Amino acid sequence: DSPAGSYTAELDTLGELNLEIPGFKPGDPVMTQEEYNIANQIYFQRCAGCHGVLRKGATGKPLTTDITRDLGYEHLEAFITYGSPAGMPNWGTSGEMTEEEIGIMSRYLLLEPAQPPEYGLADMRESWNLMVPPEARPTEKMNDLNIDNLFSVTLRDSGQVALINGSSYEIEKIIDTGYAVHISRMSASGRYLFTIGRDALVNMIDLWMEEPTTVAQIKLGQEARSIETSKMEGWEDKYAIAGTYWPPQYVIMDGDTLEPIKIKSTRGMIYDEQTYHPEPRVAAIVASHYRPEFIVNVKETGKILLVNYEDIENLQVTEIEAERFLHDGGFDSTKRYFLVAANARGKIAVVDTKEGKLVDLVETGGMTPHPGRGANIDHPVYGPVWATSHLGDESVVLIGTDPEGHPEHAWKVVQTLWAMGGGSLFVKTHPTSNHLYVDAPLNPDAEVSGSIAVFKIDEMDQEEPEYEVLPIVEWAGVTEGQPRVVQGEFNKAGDEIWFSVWNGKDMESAIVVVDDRTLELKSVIKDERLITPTGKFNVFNTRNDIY
Ligand code: DHE
Repeated sequence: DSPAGSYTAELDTLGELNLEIPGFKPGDPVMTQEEYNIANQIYFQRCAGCHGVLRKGATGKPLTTDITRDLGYEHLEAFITYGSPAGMPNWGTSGEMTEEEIGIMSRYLLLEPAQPPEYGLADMRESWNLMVPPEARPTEKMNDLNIDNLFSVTLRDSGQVALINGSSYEIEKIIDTGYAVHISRMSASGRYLFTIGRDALVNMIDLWMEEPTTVAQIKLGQEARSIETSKMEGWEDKYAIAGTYWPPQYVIMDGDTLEPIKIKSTRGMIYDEQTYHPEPRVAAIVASHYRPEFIVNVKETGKILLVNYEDIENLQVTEIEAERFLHDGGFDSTKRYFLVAANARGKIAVVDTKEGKLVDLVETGGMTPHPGRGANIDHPVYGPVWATSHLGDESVVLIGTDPEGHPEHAWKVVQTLWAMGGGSLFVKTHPTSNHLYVDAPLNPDAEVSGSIAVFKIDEMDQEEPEYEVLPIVEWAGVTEGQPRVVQGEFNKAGDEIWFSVWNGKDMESAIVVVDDRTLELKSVIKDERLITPTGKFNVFNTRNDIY
């Protein structure tokens, strides 16, 4: 008997069989409808991002029933409880899931996945809410906020963002958004702030109003992670674009109103083997500074799409064959080259956004590169380089990005640094800083996940530069739970960096501000409204792609 089989037998006597469960087949493990609903919600909130709605895998391993039934109930239960250093969070031992929830999830994974509904223009239009039309908005800035130094902070589990003043550290406004806003991005003019929830709800916030206010909202699907706006000269603030995980597609919207204009499905062939994939999810999207194009990264099929927005009715899309499992990335310091991690393939794809083609695929040598937008450093030996850390190990690699000035180093790993441990998500620096900051929020060791490693750029001429550890959680004075320190973000001046101390929903969280010049604690922002802070986006740096 397989473990799934024996578990089924045991449950048969306990569970109440409900045949409304999609995909249910005779012999499947038994769940009540209530348990199934709980599992569905947890899967959507915690698991689908890495493993996919149809569970075909990407950042996380595939969890289709041929695999899960082989692994069996006990294995799944242990894996969910303890996690792995390769990046699977320790949902049980961190206290984020109860034993009962883990039991439900382990059974749920033995069932066939359910396919959520499609989402077309009519659905989007129905959800579209233009609260303040452009003609009713102010023609000049009506507040005295220093907008450029405002931070938009994701309050993940409360479905909000906090707008925090970068000088006074005061919360200026809390705005209701979609659930677990993944990123905030700015319009090219700096006036509008766009957020996208994991639930694919987009908010367009006008920072010129007396109080920053949502002026338009739209729901684009079931699951999403990316949003961007047109940045090419002459096209500023004209269009917004968002990518969804489910349904697998991207949507171009009017940049003033969020009215949906064009939906493009990403379903199709995997770039190399040319077999059909039903769920090629849209990962990072950036806006070119060299052409009127959005750069759309499609995860499962490994394609980078250059979507030209000059003529949307006769849309021209350049399809670049790159590598599977494209995830996140950013520009080099000149903003001409875009570097994106094909994370489960251990590679960085480099696109020349001026010429519109793939330049190279760089093997990082580490396990699962995860750069965020990466970090641009002027290296004492190798010249301009771009950095990424890894989810699966402690390596941080530096890749040469200057084919003109340093052709011998261009698109090669020129140096590998060794940070605190696996589970890193983001690296960060600033053009005026001598430091490279590396987090490790998914490391199972609380001391590691609660700290930041800092390398000095002027010491990178040494063979094995050492790092300094900043004990951020300790500085925050947060003593409960296993808070994870995540995603550094600089202020506009580039002389301080903010880190989120991301704790459980019912526990104390904080934001810690570090003086970049002295590496000393500058301030701790605590407020009962700061629930599960994760990503932070400084308006000026986000708008100008400074990282
Ligand atoms: Fe993210 C960026 C997807 C988990 C916080 N994340 C991104 C991007 C993608 C992505 C595609 C790039 C967007 C862009 O630039 O257009 N993230 C995913 C996932 O699929 C994944 C692995 C699993 C999931 O279920 O969502 C995932 N991400 C997380 C988290 O657990 C984090 C730490 C907290 C959270 O809010 O869920 C998290 N992701 C972030 C942040 C960025 C991000 C803060 C933007 C970084 C930046 O500096 O631009």
